[in-house]
Amino acid sequence: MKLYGSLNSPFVRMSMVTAMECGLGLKVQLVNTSVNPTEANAALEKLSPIAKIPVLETDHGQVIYDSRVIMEFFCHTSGNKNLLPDEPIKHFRVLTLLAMAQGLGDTTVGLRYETFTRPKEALWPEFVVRQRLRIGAVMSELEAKWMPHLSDLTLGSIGIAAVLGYIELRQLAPDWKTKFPHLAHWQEQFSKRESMAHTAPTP
Ligand SMILES: N[C@@H](CCC(=O)N[C@@H](CS)C(=O)NCC(=O)O)C(=O)O
Repeated sequence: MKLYGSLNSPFVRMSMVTAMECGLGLKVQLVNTSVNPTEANAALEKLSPIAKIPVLETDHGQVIYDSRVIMEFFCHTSGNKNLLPDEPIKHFRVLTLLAMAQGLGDTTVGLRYETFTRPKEALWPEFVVRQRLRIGAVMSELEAKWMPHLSDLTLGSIGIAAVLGYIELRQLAPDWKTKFPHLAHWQEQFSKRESMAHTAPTP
């Protein structure tokens, strides 16, 4: 299988971590693919009209996206029932945690584009403030209500760990570890997993 993307993307990283946790690490070849929000990547557009990473191409030539669907595909194809349990309460709790990770990922990637990629004179300060508030709100919710669930290895906890890693990499919330020490401690411990260490992004 080919996974198109870069480990600097939190969505690609959460997909690759899931592959490894499902025992598929050796079967998934990462095809380094870089993206830029203002430039089309023609090769990627041939695979997906959305042209965002990650995109997975199976050995049968089926194209699968986006990251959430790829993660579910890895669980399904490996028969892993722990990362996304069937039992309804757990199932939808994991998917809700994953939705929070995806939302936090969209927010942080958007913030990076706004503050780093966009020309300084075109910066939209109100947008930046709103995204920072959203990041704080998610971290606050995670620390207040989700710590017991984060201790389970699931698609949700993998997603959150990947996005917190991205926030660190791009320094999008410099004071988050002081404000949310329990979450920071969890992230530090989770990052010791082989799947996380193996997929650590490089600045
Ligand atoms: N919903 C998508 C989001 C993926 C995404 O935003 N990827 C970013 C990189 S982190 C991207 O490809 N950006 C290129 C662009 O915006 O054109 C997923 O979960 O896979």
